[in-house]
Amino acid sequence: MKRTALLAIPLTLLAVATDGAKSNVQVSATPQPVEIVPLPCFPSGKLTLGMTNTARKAVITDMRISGGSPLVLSRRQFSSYLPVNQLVTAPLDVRVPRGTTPGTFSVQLSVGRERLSVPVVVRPAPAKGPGDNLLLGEQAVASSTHGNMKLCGGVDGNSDSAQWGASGWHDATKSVFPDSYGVDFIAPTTVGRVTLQTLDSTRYPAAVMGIRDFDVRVRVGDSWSTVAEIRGNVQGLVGVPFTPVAADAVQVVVHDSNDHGYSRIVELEAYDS
Ligand SMILES: [Ca+2]
Repeated sequence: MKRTALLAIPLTLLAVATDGAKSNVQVSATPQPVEIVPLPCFPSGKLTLGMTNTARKAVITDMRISGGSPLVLSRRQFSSYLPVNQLVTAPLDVRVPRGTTPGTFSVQLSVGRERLSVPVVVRPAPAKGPGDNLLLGEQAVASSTHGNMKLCGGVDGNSDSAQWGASGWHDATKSVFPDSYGVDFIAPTTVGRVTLQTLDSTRYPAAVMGIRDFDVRVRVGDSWSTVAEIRGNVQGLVGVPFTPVAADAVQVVVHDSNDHGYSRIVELEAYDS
């Protein structure tokens, strides 16, 4: 049986022994190795930490988590009430700064005398040359993001409408337009085409739920300009070519969707031509 970590511990449970240096707790982590791509919106570096109490009594235990540079960890401790022989889990996000040289590092987990070293493999960032998707994994910027969705979902490399819930984006302002979604580049980048995959599945076809009216805008320095206007769209995948420009940012500004509700983007991509 799998349990998630308990944050609120009922007072009646505090009577159990807390765990000292002697440990009957098994430490686990999956996957191993965990892989990271050093881009802010690339989906990587997700670990699931686990503790299993093999003693005959429940305990309250702390797992200590450490990792040296360049690793950036979302938590340093995982504390939980541990029933007997039940796996209790918690997530750990591991990140590295942009530009980190590929290599193998490690995260150290310890509970009492139990130790586990989890290998972390930093992969090269995807190519961003001619013909490559220039938005993949880059820092997304949105006017708002609904609580059920992820800001990075529209540039995470997954354009499958069937996985919309896990890998899409929409705004948080239902029936209020415009909404915007795009990427800030770290250096001027020549863009000459955008492709927008709006929600388009058997259950939620684009003509019913997809984005209908939108502009493509680019920012050069502090100045935004509109390079294309699309109106009355009912397609899932929309390719929008325009005169190439060295941009500091690119975004779509959505003026309406076919259900007049949310601005749904499964994936936004940009290319040099
Ligand atoms: Ca996506």
